[in-house]
Amino acid sequence: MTFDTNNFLIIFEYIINTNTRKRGYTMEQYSGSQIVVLEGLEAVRKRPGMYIGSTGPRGLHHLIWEILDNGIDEHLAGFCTEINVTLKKDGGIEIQDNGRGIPVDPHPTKKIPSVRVVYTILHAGGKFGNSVYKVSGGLHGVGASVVNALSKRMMIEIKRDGKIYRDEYIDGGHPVIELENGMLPVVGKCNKSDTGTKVTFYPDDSIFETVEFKTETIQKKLKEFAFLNKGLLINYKDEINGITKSFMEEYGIKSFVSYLTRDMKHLHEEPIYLEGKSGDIEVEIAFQYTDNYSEQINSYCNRINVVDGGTLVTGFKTALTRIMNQYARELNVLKEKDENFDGKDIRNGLVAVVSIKHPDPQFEGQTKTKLGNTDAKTAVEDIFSTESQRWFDKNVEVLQLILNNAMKSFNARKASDKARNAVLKQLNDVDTKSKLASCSSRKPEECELYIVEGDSAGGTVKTARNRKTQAVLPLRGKILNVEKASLDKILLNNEIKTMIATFGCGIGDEFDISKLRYDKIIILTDADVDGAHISTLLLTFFYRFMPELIAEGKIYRGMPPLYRVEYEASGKGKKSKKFQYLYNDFELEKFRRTSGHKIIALQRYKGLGEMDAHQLWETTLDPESRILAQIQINDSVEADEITTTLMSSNVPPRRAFIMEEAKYAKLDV
Ligand code: 0RA
Repeated sequence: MTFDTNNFLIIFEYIINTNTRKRGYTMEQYSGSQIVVLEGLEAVRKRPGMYIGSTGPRGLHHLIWEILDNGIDEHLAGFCTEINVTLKKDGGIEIQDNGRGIPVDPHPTKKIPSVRVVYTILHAGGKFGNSVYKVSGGLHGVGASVVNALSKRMMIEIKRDGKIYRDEYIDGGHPVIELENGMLPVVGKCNKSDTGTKVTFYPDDSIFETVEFKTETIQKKLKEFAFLNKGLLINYKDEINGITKSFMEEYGIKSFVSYLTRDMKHLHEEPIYLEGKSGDIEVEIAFQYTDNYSEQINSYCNRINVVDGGTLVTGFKTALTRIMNQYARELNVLKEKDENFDGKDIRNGLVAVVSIKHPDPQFEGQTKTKLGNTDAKTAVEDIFSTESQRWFDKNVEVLQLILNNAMKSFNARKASDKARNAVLKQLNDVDTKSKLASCSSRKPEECELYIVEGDSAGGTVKTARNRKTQAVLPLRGKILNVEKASLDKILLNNEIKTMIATFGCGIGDEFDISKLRYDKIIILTDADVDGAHISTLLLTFFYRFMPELIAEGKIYRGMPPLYRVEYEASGKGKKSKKFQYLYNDFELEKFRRTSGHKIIALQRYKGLGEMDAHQLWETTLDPESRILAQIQINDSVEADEITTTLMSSNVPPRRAFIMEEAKYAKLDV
């Protein structure tokens, strides 16, 4: 099997998702001519990307996670023990929980059943459900009404007080059940103790690029949900492929860590599991050491993956470093004259899951994926300090293994530090002038750097750009695959050296984002296999060595259009020729189907080089009209797994992965 590099990028973007919320083009292109007041569910249908990220498979599956979240909230609140998820023969999804049942009584101000408020009024869900650990981070928690808005049919069945109620909506949230005195009709009876909510929905195929749910994607997520919700039983039934499975993890995140390290060599047999409560914050930590050279810490707050970590991770790292150094002195692993272990030494080979429940999580950072609460840091530090010492005092042999491992890393680091520092010093002398076309402004907040594939496209961008604010760095050929090389080697690569010198913020321990010379770093490649490969290599480099750039939302992908259509438009009885840029095949198909315009000419751009300077400016450089996709990490487990699997030289697992995921991945273009 040949290795399809196109899949590379697509799979990478499947996790390092391009955040379509930055694609404000629907508004920008139409504003002025046609300012529409967007309201409620209609607004969701007009700009689905803003609410669920994309209209590809990612966005489609997001609908399931959204509804599932509500049932899990009910579990967190202590009222639900079981959730059934069914992929129905007719393509719908049914999610049933045995919680209290959504209240059906008339809403005090809206005068319609509360359940209808939740499913038809934007943002009503969060305030309505007063569960203690309400989710509010990232894309989760946009509400059940968003799912309704994007479905062509949705049914709700509620069992409460011995009665069964039903509600139904079509075409993006239009109710079809008539109310009787402001109440939903009772459609049946049940045992009083039998309570719960069943939601069935059919995503709208006029909105989504595909409405085909993937059984593997669902199963993987359900497994993760089970790890994070210890004791919750999740039954899955796939009526299309005839699969029935149950997910239940008695040991929660401890099993999660075993699962994450399943293909690695362990330093000690079982993951270490610690838990406790500090104030009203619940903390759970599970970790295991492996013989890997990297570290992997996955953090969750109210079971939402906090991909950029934040205070809960800082607390864990701080406490781990302190406790281990303390033990190293006590056990004489570090001699009196030795300096302390660095945190990095202690985390070498570590795989950890830190999960907290916080009553009022504050998410920070441009992408809202970093926890900001300082009390979360204190809580994790507290619990780790007391509980880990209790554990290690009883398991000294494991402690000894971990300290020896840290010592190995400590010694190796000492040896390579010298070589590395020599290279880092040289960085200041790297000649960027011959490659970089810099911008005249020195204010980072208004400067942008375009990293462009190849000298010829680089030349056109140099001509077309705004010289004041837009700098251009053409890359010659392919950059090094950093997943296969050590940092010392990486630092010898010219393209990488030039980038580090151009950004101005260093690398590794010395990395300092406040020194970044640009507000946006924009990757611009052709929309072909080579371009995809170069993008992937760049993203891998940023992800592994400058993750803060991604976390702080500094990395973007430029999105050159794929088509230019010329069409006949008629207004005021007159016919005129107009044109529009379209960015993918889906948009072209949609234009053909729904615009009502006759296409006179259609041009397909094979690469950046086919555009003249004016077209390039208009479509790709002009901040007023261009489309930028912000690179964002959505799932840290997957991001790590995929970068390691895809980019490392370990070929067999890579093959298996591509064969399994390729079909899915292709759809998310
Ligand atoms: C708020 C209050 C109550 C139930 C729920 C929310 C609820 C919401 C969902 C969404 C999916 N399944 C759900 N199950 C329950 C009930 C309050 C009460 O009974 O006192």
